[in-house]
Amino acid sequence: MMAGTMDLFHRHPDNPILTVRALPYAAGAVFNPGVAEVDGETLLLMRVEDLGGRSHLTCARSRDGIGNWQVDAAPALSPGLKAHPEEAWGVEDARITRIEERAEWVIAYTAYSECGPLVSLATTRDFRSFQRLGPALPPENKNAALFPRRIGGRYCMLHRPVPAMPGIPAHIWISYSPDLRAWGEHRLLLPARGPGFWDADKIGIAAPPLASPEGWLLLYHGVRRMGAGDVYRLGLALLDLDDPSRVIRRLDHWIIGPQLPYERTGDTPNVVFPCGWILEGDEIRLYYGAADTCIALASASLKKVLDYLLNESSMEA
Ligand code: BMA
Repeated sequence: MMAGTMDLFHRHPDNPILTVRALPYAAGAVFNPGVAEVDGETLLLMRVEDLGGRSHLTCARSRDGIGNWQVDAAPALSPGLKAHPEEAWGVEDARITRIEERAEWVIAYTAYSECGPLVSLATTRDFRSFQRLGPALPPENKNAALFPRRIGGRYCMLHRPVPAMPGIPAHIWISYSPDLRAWGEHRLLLPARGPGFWDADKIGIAAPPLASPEGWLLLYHGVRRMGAGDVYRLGLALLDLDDPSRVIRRLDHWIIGPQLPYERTGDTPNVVFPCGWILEGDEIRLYYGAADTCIALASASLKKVLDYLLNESSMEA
């Protein structure tokens, strides 16, 4: 591990900042939240696993984004609607993108259908009422996130289809749409690196792409199958602002991995799994699910992250 890597993101001393005990109803676990800034508050759209084992999405709000979470009494998005059989086994892992020109947030989430997980979209203007756009990409596909603005007139989305052929790693792809409904021009963007690497077996976008002066900043999770199970860690890449199908930089090594007890131990051990971040001034606040059991916070300086990525990257595309 190169010097300085582990100093980029700082875990909050109150971690985990949210556990299932904060919920006003009984559930098994809270994790993998999408994040938005709404009316001066931090809003987390949490994945909540119910006692039956299916997941739904519930909002939690906090003034300082650290404590005093007010959790809604009822889910924001719940499976079980007749009109959406593709959500039969639950809804998971919301990634929220504010799209200013639409004056709304677009949420990309995993709808767990009886044929496997797929990418669904929904929109909201207030996180009180939600409009489902329905499935955007068929199974097996998940880990989708939208860019916050159109590029070349089209909406862009990152996602992670899973090849049906055994032994082929799952990579991040990019697709385009004129209207958020019809998706096409699918292209492989960032491959899992295969044997020998921390992100060998599958990768997926973590938080939605963040616009920076140097390009679109990507945070992605990478999975390596170890003797004792999968280990989920996080890495960084940078895309061209005008042509996000072009990878400018990619770190060779991970920048956050499971280290502390709440990341090492839980329903799924050795998992750090963010679905969102917010930028306040130069501070990135990264919210992540830990061990599929609770929610934690880490922060970083955007400038330091970009400097690090530009100076330490060993891959130039
Ligand atoms: C992924 C998703 C995440 C989960 C992770 C670790 O495939 O299902 O929701 O956090 O596995 O179990």
